[in-house]
Amino acid sequence: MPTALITGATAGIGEACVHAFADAGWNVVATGRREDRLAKLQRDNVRTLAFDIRDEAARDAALDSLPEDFRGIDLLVNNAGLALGLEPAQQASLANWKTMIDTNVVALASITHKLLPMLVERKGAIINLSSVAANYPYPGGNVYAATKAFVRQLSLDLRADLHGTGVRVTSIEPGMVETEFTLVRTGSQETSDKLYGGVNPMTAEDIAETILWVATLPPHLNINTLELMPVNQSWQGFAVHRE
Ligand code: 8X3
Repeated sequence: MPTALITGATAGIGEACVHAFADAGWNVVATGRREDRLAKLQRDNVRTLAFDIRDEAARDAALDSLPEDFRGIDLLVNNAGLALGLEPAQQASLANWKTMIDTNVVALASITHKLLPMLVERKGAIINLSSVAANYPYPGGNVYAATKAFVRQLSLDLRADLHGTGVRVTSIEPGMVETEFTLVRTGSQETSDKLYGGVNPMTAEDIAETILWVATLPPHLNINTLELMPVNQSWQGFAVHRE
């Protein structure tokens, strides 16, 4: 059975992916910061690694500690990432911006760079978690949205460089998924509940099943980008300011 390495596995889409892939018989390496939450993912075909995705030394030590039969990674699911803040750019926290860039951009690029030679050798796959925010600007999206545009574009450009290697790359671009995402972004459970209230938002399991589907398509088939929204989410027109 192939092995999937899933980052950000302690909650939300990452956690749901661990269960979906493990249920489908894959070996899973689940990574995240919170050891207590990782402990709950333990199963025969799951190994957990606790490290901060931004800490390359801790990451490398953790990967080196894997047992032999979990070292060969066939699929990298770059799920670790976060949004912090919904303020307009001119009021946003620079520290929040740097945390998002360090996590969503730098750490994602770094682990991808680290695993690429192995993925090429094994004709593996990369599934990156981007967002509809990569495609549609919205107020307060600013740096979060820009990091997700990076993830989408890196996915497409990786495909160009990996041409002929057999490695598949997909950018998954979900809209509203009810997880801890908005709680982390705003620090308020009430805000999160209000945002998703009555929307019938997508669930982490919806996205995990989609990711499993993408990963198990015939090897000659590559989904480049895949954008998903709940039926109750769509678009509004341009904002026009009148003087
Ligand atoms: C966030 C997507 O639609 O909740 O990645 O802003 S949305």
